Amino acid sequence: MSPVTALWKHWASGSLQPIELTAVRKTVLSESGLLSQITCPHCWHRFEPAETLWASAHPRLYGDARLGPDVQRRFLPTRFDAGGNAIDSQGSFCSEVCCPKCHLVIPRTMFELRCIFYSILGSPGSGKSHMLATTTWQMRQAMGQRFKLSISDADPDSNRQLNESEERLFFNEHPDKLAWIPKTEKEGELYQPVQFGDETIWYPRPFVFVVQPLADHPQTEQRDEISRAICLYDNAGEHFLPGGESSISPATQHLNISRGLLFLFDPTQHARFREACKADSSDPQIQGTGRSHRQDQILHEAANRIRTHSGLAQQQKYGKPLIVVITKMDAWAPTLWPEWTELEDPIRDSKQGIAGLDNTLIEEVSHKLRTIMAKLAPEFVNAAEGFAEKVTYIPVSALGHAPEEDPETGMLGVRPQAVTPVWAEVPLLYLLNQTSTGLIPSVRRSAV
Ligand SMILES: Nc1nc2c(ncn2[C@@H]2O[C@H](COP(=O)(O)OP(=O)(O)OP(=O)(O)O)[C@@H](O)[C@H]2O)c(=O)[nH]1
Ligand SMILES: [Mg+2]
Ligand SMILES: [Zn+2]
Repeated sequence: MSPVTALWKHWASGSLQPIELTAVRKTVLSESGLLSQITCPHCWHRFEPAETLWASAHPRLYGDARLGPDVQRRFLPTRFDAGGNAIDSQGSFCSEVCCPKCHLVIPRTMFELRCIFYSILGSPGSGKSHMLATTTWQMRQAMGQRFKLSISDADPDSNRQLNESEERLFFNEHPDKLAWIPKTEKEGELYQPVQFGDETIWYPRPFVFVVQPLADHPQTEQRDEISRAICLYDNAGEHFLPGGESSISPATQHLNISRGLLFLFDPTQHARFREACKADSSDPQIQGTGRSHRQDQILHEAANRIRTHSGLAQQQKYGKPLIVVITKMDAWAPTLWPEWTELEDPIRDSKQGIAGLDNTLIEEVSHKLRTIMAKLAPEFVNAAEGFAEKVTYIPVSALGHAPEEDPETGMLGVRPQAVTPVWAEVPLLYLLNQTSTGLIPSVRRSAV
């Protein structure tokens, strides 16, 4: 008889006291090879698996204090089946596990695999949603074949919006018609309301992926050490503006636990870049009056939030990687960096049968871009390098060409058949390479 079954039988005989119930929960959860501490991807609360709430499954058990009447009631279990799944008060077997603080459902893989959080930040309209959709799409292509890794949605439901964005750009039934990813609205679909007494707190919806070595990966035996859950957020840009975060909208608190930052700098929102590119570009974002956000101030604001929460002193530098992703390369590079058309692929297949990242190439490109940035946006370079120890500048074009204005709605859209991303997956691959041992190796050119 397995220890879990023995404990369950013990419980069924009614002989367990409340103090022992905690021990039962602990044993049931540790039996299944769980991590000792979990970070909730919704509210970032850290807790032990024994504190986990479960969502009841019986149709009569509806209504939750945090999440409202339409949600199955959350409860701390006292009974488990032989497989370690909780049994609700009506005897139904439950499968969904939830955070003890916010009560939102957490993908079960986050209890088993170490999770890495990364933050994507940038002003409204800087290209976060388009880049995220393109990055995940490109990663799904490269991971299996070249890196011998599988990438899957930890929870198809919570990644649904991102999957829809990928479909709009890459699986569209009308590839010749204009399509767009809508602006991310504050308190829109990508945010979830949670009730704490009279107060409603809006948490951003996490996107969680599981990356694991495939059977033909050279280190497939160290599968458990290498595999990771990766958690990302697509915030509305307004949340990064000074004053854009509050106690009821702690939308960007992931910055504090993030293993690295991807700051999207959009040259089409910078007056000097726009002026420099006007003669050569037909992009409406360059030609129009355009919106200009002080992107250096957005970075200062993020730096202040990180310093406040992590206790980092003003003179101390942020020690994790800061990647400045210079978006919409198709709009500014023809004028400012004509070599962009010859940009090589930094993913290189090696003799070992597994691809690696050519970091020398990425660093060379970063060096060239820093020169352009220092000339046209020195205030931003100062902000970035004043804050972080290691800053890397990576150019990206999520779409490969300029969007067009839809004559009826005035929205900027793209024809999916024309989408040709350039380096869209490189920033995230580089972050993985820098912060997670073994997943994305580096490769030297001579070794290729
Ligand atoms: N030229 C060009 N335009 C792009 C590219 N990627 C995105 N855009 C345009 O940039 C605009 C904003 O893109 P989004 O991805 O919605 O920006 P966001 O950062 O998510 O904005 P918020 O949701 O408001 O925070 C859209 O009109 C896109 O068409 C690109 O690679 N090249
Ligand atoms: Mg967006
Ligand atoms: Zn939570």
